[in-house]
Amino acid sequence: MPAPLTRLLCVGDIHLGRRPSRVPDLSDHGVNSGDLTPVAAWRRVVDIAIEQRVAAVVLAGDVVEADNQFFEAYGPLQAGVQRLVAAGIPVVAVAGNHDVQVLPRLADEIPGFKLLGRGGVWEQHVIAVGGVPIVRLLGWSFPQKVVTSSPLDTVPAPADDLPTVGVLHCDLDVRDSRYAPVTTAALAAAPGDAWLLGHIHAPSAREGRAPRGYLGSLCSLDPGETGTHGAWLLDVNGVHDVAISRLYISPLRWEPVDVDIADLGHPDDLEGAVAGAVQAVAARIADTVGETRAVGCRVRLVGASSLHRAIVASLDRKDPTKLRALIGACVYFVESVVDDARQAIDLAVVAQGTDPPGLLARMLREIEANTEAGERLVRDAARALAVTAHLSPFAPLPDVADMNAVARKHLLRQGLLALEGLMAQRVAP
Ligand SMILES: [Mn+2]
Repeated sequence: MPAPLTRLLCVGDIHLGRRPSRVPDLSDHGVNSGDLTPVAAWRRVVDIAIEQRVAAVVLAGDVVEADNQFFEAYGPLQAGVQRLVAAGIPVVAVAGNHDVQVLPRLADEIPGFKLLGRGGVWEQHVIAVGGVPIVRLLGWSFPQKVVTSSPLDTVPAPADDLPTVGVLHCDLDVRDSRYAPVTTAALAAAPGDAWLLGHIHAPSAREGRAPRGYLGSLCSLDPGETGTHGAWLLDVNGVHDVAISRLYISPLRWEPVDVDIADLGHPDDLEGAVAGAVQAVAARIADTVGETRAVGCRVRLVGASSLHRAIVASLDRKDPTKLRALIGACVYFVESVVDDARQAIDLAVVAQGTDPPGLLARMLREIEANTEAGERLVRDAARALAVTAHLSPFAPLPDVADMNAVARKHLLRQGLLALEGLMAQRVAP
């Protein structure tokens, strides 16, 4: 295969100034908290750009966490841009909703940092190699924090056949979004050979030719940002032949882990089950773990077991969040354990009793089967929940779309837990 004509290094939301949350002290395993930050990931981007001799580094907005973090961002950004410029690599960025004010100010202060589409006016920037124009970047920056119209309404068509890459921070397929709403149809119709988006932190761009999608956050920023994160290489192979591939360089990664308690013969078996589940995560993500230094596992107990109460009680004495495992070059840790498992209870049998567990079991069966009596219970609970939800402290939160569904879920979950408690009292000596 011939070498690509030109290569760009493309990066989504960096959020310089933010520190990843929910990470324990891993210094005993050679990983310091500073190793897992957006600043560390940005430094790695600069290293790779220079190693790979890319033609430009492209940033898709939210480079900085917040408009009041000029000082936090200035040092790392300036140092990185300086190294890149010294290597002959330009840096081109658009501003997002997080850095609408601070990114233009940083661009003014840092030589070699090119802000594209300042003030919400589309701008073209041609990357040339050895004086030969190779690829056109087409970018638009947030002019103010709230933008309720689609920037693609005003996107200009390229004037010639030069490969064109759109760079845009926007909210895809969110109606009435305050952050530059764009539809998939408009994106598909937009001129250009590729569209690299910022804003949503879960990457959605597909590897391969003619990509249109989110690059995702460079560095996982909180446990909600699960799975793969990092940067992208964009190869310009020729006219209308642009392809991207992933670089798994997020220093931190989050993975959900389900541990089924059904097969445990003794509460102490949970230790081995959690350790085994973490090993299984490492095996599953081996191909995409890349340069990740630390993987945080959110453990969820699932399944039904007669030992459920005993297992939950054992968590206090044997805390899985103390687990650390060095697998390959990466430290795995357990960030939290959530109990979604339940006591193995035969509701039909318990429901035959005339005691309080029997009464509760019958109610749960009515709710589970959506009988008239069950639906009445759900409606009563939903009404009670709505009273709380309408209290003024909760006013800023979005409305609950389906309060009945929420109430039903809570009733089943809490009802089963209460039933477990009642049954435990019954069998206790
Ligand atoms: Mn962002």
